[in-house]
Amino acid sequence: SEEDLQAHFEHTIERDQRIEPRDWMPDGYRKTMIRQIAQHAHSEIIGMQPEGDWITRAPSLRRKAILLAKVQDEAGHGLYLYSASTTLGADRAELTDKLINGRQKYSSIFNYPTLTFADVGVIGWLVDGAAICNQVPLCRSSYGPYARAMIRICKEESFHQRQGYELLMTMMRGTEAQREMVQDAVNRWWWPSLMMFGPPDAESPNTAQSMAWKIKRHTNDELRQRFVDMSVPQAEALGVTFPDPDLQWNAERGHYDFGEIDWSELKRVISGDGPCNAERIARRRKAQEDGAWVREAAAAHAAKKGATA
Ligand code: FAQ
Repeated sequence: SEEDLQAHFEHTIERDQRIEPRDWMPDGYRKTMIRQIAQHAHSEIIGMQPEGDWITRAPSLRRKAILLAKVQDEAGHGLYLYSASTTLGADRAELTDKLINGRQKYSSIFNYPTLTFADVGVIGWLVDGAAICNQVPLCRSSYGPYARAMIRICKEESFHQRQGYELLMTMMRGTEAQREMVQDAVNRWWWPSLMMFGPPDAESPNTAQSMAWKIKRHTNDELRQRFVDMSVPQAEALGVTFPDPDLQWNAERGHYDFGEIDWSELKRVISGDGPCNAERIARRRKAQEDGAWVREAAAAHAAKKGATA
C-alpha cells in the first residue's frame, strides 16, 4: 500500500541508504530532485560561456589547451546531470526548452562578464572552489544517480580549481599590471561567489525539506561559512585581499566573520536582471536552433536503422 511504500522510503533515508530510480518516492521528492538536478545541469552548460569567451584570446597555446579542456569538462558535467534527471522521468528536450524560455533557473554566478584573462583564473579558484564546497557533501545526497555523478564531477572540479589557482600564482609573479588585474578580478567575483550558496537560511524555502530528505547535507549558510574560512588563507598565500572591510577572524566562533551580502543583487540576478542574463540565454537559444538539423538527422538515422534491424 501507499503507506508501506512511504514507510520504506523513510526507512531508506533514515539508514543513509540511497533512493534509486525504480524505488517509490514521494512526488515532492521527485520534483525537488528534478528541479535541483536540472538547475545544476543548466548551470554547467551556461557556465561554459563566461570562460568560453576567452578560448580564442588565451595568452599562450598551453593556456588555450587547458581552457578548452576545462570548458569541455563542463559540457560533460551538464550531460551526466541531464542523464541523472531522466532517471526521474524528466525529458531533456523539455528541460532545455524551459531554460531558454526563462522558466528554469541556473546559477546566478554565470551572469557576470569575464573582462580580463585574470577572470579565468578567479573563476577556477573561487567559482570552482565554491562549487566543490557545495558539491562534496552532495556525493552523499540521498538520490543514487545524482550522488554518483557528483563523485566524478567533484574530482574534475578539484582539478579545475587548482588550474585557476596556478594561473593566478603565475600572474602574481608577473608585472605590477598583472597583479592589479588579479586583484581587480577578485574584487569583482568575491561577493557573487558568496551568493552562489543561495539565500540565507532564514529565507531559503527549500532547505528544511531537502535536509530532511538528505538531498542537502548542510544549509546554505553553513557551506558559505566553510567557503569563506577556506578561502582567506588561500588569498593570503596568493597575495590578494577580499573587498570586505568586515572580514576578520573570530576566535570565539572559530570562523571568519564577514560583511552583509547584498541580497537584493542576488534576487535581481536570479530574476533575470543581471549584467549578462539576456546575452547568456540568447547564446544558448541560438546554439539550440543551430543544432536542430543535427538532432533531426540523428533521429532520422536512428529511425531508419530501427526499421531495418
Ligand atoms: N543562483 O530554497 P533555496 C557549477 C534558487 S556550480 C540561482 O535555498 P535550494 C560548476 C533555488 O534554486 C553552480 N538560483 O534552494 C561550474 C530556489 O529556486 P526555486 C551550480 C538560486 O535548491 C563552475 C530558490 O532560489 N551548482 O555549475 C541560487 O535548496 C565553473 C530558493 O533557494 C548547483 O546547482 C543561485 N545562486 O538551494 C561550472 C549545485 N541560489 O525554488 C562552470 C546544486 C538559490 O524558485 C564553471 N544545487 N537559487 O526553483 C544546490 O546545492 C542548491 O540547489 C542551492 C540552492 C544551494 C544552489
